[in-house]
Amino acid sequence: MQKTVLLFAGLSAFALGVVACSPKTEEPKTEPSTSMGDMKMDDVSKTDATTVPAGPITAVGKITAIDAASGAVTLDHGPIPAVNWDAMTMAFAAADPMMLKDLKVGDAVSFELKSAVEKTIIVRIQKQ
Ligand SMILES: [Cu+2]
Repeated sequence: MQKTVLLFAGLSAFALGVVACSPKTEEPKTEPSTSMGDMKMDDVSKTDATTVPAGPITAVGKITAIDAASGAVTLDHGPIPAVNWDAMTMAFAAADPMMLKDLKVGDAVSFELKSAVEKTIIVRIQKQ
């Protein structure tokens, strides 16, 4: 009985993790075969090193919803090849809610994602 519950919880967690903005199936990862003698610890910072694009990840979009108080903004954004996104409408979180204070629904904006990993966090957004 308990095993079933745990399995279900695990699947739910997995599903939640996948929900965030992944219209396409993940590209097959070519895991570097573990080299001998090198223990693989949780090296989160380097995990995606080969797939993280150099430089800031920027894109353009239009604001379809905004909540400056909580730092939430929904953008109808164009394709962002750096993170394998097609154009879509989705919610982002502003790294600092103050970034949103002069923006409103309908504004065309350019914005910058925090990173290829933390891609639903916006570190910069400005009217075009
Ligand atoms: Cu998206």
